[in-house]
Amino acid sequence: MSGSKAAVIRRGDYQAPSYQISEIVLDLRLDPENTEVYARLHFQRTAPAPVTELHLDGESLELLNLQRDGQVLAESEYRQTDAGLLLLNPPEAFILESRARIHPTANTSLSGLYHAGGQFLTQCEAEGFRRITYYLDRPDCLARFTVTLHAPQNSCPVLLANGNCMATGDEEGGWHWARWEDPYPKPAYLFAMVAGDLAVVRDQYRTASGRDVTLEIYVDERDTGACAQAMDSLKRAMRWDEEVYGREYDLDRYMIVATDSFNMGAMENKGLNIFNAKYVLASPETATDSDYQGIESVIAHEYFHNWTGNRVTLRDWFQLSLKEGLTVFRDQEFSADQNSRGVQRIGDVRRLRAAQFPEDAGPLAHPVRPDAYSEINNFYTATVYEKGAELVRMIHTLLGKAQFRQGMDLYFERHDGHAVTIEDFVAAMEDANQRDFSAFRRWYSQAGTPVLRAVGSYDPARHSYTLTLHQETPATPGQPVKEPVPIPVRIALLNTQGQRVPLDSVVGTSETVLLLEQSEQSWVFANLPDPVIPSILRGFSAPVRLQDPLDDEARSFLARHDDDPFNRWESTQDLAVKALLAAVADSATTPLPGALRNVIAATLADRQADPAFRAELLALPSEDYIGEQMPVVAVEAIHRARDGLMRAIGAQFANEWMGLYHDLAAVYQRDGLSIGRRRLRNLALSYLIASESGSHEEMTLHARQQYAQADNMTDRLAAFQLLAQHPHHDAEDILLDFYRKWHEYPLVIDKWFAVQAAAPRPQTLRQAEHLLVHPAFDWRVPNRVRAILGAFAANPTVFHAADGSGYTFYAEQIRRLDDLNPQTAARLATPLSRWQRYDAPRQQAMGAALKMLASKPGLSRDLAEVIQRSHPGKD
Ligand code: B3K
Ligand code: ZN
Repeated sequence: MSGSKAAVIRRGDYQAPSYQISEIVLDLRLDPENTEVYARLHFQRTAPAPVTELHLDGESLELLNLQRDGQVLAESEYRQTDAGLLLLNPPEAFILESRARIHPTANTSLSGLYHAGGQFLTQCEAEGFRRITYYLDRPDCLARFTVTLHAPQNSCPVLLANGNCMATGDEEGGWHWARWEDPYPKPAYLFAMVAGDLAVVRDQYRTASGRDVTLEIYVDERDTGACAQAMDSLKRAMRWDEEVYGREYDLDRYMIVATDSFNMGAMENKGLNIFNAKYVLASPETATDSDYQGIESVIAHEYFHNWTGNRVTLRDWFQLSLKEGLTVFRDQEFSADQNSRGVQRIGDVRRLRAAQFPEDAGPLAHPVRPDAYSEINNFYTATVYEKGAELVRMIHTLLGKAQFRQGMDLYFERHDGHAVTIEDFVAAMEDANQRDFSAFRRWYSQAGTPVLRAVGSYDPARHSYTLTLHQETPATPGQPVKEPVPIPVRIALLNTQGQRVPLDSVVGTSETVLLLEQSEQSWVFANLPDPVIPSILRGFSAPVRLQDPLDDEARSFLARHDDDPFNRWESTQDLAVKALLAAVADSATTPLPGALRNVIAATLADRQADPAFRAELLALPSEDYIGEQMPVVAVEAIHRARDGLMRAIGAQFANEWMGLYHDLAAVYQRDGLSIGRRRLRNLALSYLIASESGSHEEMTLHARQQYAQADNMTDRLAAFQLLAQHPHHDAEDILLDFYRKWHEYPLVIDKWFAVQAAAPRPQTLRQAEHLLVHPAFDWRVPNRVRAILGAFAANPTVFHAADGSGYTFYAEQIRRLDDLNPQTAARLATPLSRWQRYDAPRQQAMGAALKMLASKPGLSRDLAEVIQRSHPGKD
């Protein structure tokens, strides 16, 4: 790779800071082009001996003035470097005052302080604060913040920062100011401020101990009617954290600000969350059911960070999963309690498999607690978040609910107000319960997804069933040899009537957790008069790839009778995957084998079951998931096979689908049952269209009618998507119609872009090129960029077009984006890292795309690291 390699930061090199900053006073005069930042920092040495150099982080800052204890610093007392300032031979305690200039409009990276859409906003995690002022920008430096904002009253009537507003006032020239104090010492990554012309939606919350908290959501004036789901979710999350973890909110005010210009989902800044508008705004006309669910879970996630992340924070960035894995686990459990636990678990696992398993199997694989990075923003990954959550879930499974809570209580008791490590978390779980998790720690240090093989046999003479489990973790970059990890395997044994049989290992139970600690272990279950069918890894009790011994008959049985919703779904999926792989291998194979057909028939007939769950059972695995099961992803054959199976299921059950489609029609409501019914009905529509029975016009008629008449975005978008994928004579009109209707709603227009970039048609590449020059496209708005490029990279036959055109197009756009927003560019580049999964010509084309990116002048550290770790070449 050309270009210089960025410095690598290693976990083993951690050193406690030599100074602490007890207090920071910030004063910002906000101007979109030139903002002046004054900072007063109170330093105190914590190292035992004097230091010759104290490094302060600073990036893209124009230093105007620097004083120590009231004196301008002499040139011999400090040095400016590429990465900030070096204070030479600093005294034991001192006050440093700096004045610097920054440029919020020019800051298109959306890290630090930026000006977008008429607002001033900040994003400081992970290392954005150093782009605002010189500082010890590391999470183990906790200080009290006092922040004064000055801005023109006209353009910025609202001035917000963390904590409590202590005073406000007017100034000359139509300016005004506000002073905020946060009583909780915090690391700089949790600092935030917002200034702009925002409307506010207010509510009240009374905590369990009777304190009143004001809840505020700041949005554009015209969006005040679209905050109900966010506000309601927030209140439910606050209640849930009190009930389940005994944790209350700790300030008088909780503020959320929504913006269109944001690199990720949301940010948990103390008392002042900043959110991607996508996770705040919803109305039935503009947001789908899954948008509503996304809001519920992200609002909860950021709220839960107040304890897991903010009150107890990180010692260093290698510990990122300490807050992210734990908080994802907490938000998943919250959603499971609010909705259907089984459906929630299926969704969690689907996401894990779609994003984390491929990451863990490719060149970007890293442990949940990474050992090295050059750009920490590249480690906000599915491994740190989703696999991290699975590790916490396994601890929960191993301890049980009450003991897990004891562990959490001890964790909070020991570490409130401190910056700690994953080790501290595991130790609290052990100490609260007198357990030894030495071996479990490997899950945090070892990358790769273990393969769990199960073999079982029934012995009719002894009336016993023996289950042997074997584990093996494939090598990952830098970790050629793996040790066994403790794998909790939840199991039950079912008799031929589908009932769980008693397991005499623990009296009175018919479900148990086996702990596989060695490479291989066997368990014998006695007193079984009849053969049994094992239900293994119930609830997906560990993040592993299970290979089990079941034949089609056993799988169909479980698909109909297993009382574990996850395993019932899994068995159905396994049957579908098997059918699809057979069709991939030989296109003459019958697309819908009998076992699968019978299971589908049974699910269609099971009218008692929860419609959301039925929809999960009846939906086919994604093309990517099918590809994951193959040694080399057969892009086109997979697409054809999946289409073929859709068509066959559509045609075989055309009457049933039509029946469902009519029976489930209803006026829009937002309860869980209605959501499930919509989901199932739209699935029925997709099968009807796929069935291609009847004329094309006839089949798309329902979709066109639904598109035109829907009273909500879920139904409208589902129809719109189907019409975009199955072109017909008025496709253009519908595209135009959608745009005309929604052009004032950025979040809806994102959908419009994404649906077009996701269409599995050869014309999509041309279409994507057009969309990039559409007047509504904006390179500076990550949601918009992701709408096209994110959807494009997730479109298998287009992105992986055999001639490599998809890769070339894609890499060119990443190259362009890197100049504006390196963080988003690096994240979007990751699909190119999966080159080993494809055939030789594609490998070559992906390699060429990566090379092209590597040679970019001014390549960002973010993108450089992703390419360097992905690249087939060595250097
Ligand atoms: N903690 C933030 C993510 C920050 C990402 C920085 N690149 C959101 C979250 O996980 O809650
Ligand atoms: Zn988080």
